[in-house]
Amino acid sequence: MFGEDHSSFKDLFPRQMNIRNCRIIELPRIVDSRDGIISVAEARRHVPFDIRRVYYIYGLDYFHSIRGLHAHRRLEQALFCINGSVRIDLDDGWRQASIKLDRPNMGLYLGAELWHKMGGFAHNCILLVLASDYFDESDYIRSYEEFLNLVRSR
Ligand code: T46
Repeated sequence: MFGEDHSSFKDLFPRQMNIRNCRIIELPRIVDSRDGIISVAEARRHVPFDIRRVYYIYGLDYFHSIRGLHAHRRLEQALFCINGSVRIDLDDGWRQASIKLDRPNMGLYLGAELWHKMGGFAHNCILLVLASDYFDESDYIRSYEEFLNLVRSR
C-alpha cells in the first residue's frame, strides 16, 4: 500500500491533516537561553487523553527498519521524535498521508482506527510515545484487510 520512497521529506509536516483521528500537537518550548530548552506535555492539556503508558523506540536503521503496520481499536497515542527524524505514513481507510516528525516539540496525535507505518528513521532517531492505555495485544488490528473492512463498514 505505501511505497518505500525514502528520498525526500520536504513538505511532510502539514499543519492541517486531511486524515481522520489525527492531528499535529505543538508543545511549548521554554527556552533558557544557552542553558537549553524544556518542552512539556501535560495530559488533557497538550495531549488529549490521560497517559497510562510511556515507551520509546530507538536503535533504528534508515534503510531497513519499518515499524507499525497496524491500527489500534481504541488506543490513543501521541508520538514525538525527540531526536533525529521519522516518516509516518497514515491511512484512515479512505485517505492516505505522510508526515515527517523531526522537531522535539512537534508531535502527532494518533487516534484509534488509523493504519500507520513508520520508516525512514534517522540513525539517531528516538521516538517517544505517550499512550492512553496499558499494552494490550487484543487492541491491535494487524491485518490491513480487516482494518479496511472495519472502517468502511461504519
Ligand atoms: C506505534 C509505534 C510508534 C510491549 O510488550 N509493550 C508495549 O508497550 C509495546 C508498544 C510493545 N510491546 C511488544 C509487543 C510486540 O511483541 O513489543 C513488540 C513490538 O510491538 P509493536 O508491534 O507495538 O511495535 P511497533 O513499533 O510496530 O508499534 C508501536 C505501537 O504499537 C504503534 O501504535 O505508533 O509503536
